[in-house]
Amino acid sequence: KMQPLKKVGIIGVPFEKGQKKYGVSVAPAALRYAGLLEQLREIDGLDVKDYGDIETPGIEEVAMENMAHLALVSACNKKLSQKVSQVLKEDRIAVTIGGDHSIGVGTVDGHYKVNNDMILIWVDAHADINTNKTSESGSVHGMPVALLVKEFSHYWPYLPTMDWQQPVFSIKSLGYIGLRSVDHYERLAIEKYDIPAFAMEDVEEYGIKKSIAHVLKRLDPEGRRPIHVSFDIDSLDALEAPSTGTPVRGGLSLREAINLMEIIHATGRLRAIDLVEINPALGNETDRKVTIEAGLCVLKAALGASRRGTAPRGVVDLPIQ
Ligand code: 4U7
Ligand code: MN
Ligand code: MN
Ligand code: MN
Repeated sequence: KMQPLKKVGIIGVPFEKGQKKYGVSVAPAALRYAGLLEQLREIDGLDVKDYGDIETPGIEEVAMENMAHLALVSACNKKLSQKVSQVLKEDRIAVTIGGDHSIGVGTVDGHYKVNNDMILIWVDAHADINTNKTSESGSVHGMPVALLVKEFSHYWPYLPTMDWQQPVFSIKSLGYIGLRSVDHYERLAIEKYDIPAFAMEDVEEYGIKKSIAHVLKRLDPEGRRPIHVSFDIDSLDALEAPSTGTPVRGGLSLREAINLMEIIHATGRLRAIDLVEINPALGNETDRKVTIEAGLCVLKAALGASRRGTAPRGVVDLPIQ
């Protein structure tokens, strides 16, 4: 069994052009303001380095059928991919704070370029595996998985500005947890490619522990491969995380999500985690607070925080008097 890495690198991605609502781009600042770095630094022995935010100003749009802002999405992800690779090469877990889920293209691409044996756990209410032919919204945050996997390259037209990204990641290394809003062609893709997908019905049947155990066993029976978790906050029930652009009721409880992250942490193989789709501009003050707190809880659990608490280091007794 591997020992979890005790060093992390934080990357903020204030990007929201992968969907239509204002506000997801404020999430990195909101999470930092809520104490992201301070809270992670409280985790026993964790070394936290902030790599700042990815900004891509002044990009010119290109037109692409049913795919909004492709050039902006591409420019942001290109920079993000390089940053994720850098963080991983510096022996840190890459923690990427979005932004909408289109940034999953950059995080997974950057991770794959360093660890080409990585597996990807997509924790989401949605499958995000639409192409521009199957998408009903034309928003790229519903397409990142389809852009990443090599088995899908023939479903795409030539995508201008995307030459930096070769879809080399295999769909055989992908698993889903939390699905409950899957489009028709997405369902077809899951069946055709036999993707291990633990939708809410399956979480109901097996519980969160066995669900993730099944996914990990399928993707990596030997338990040796680096893990990338792409965590969409809308995987949580809409009551637990209301401030998000595409909320869906009937999702994971925060307790299930924390437990899921604790299990992944315990493998010692988590190398990258994305936290996306928090939109602090949606809902009221309480919604915002609840959603940001939930996001922080998920990250802390993934990075080794224990709900049992941790005794002070190098101390064997309580202070006297
Ligand atoms: B998210 C949707 F049609 N499938 O493609 C689409 F239902 O990153 C939703 O998971 C996508 O939040 C949701 O637009 C993207 C829709
Ligand atoms: Mn998503
Ligand atoms: Mn989603
Ligand atoms: Mn969403």
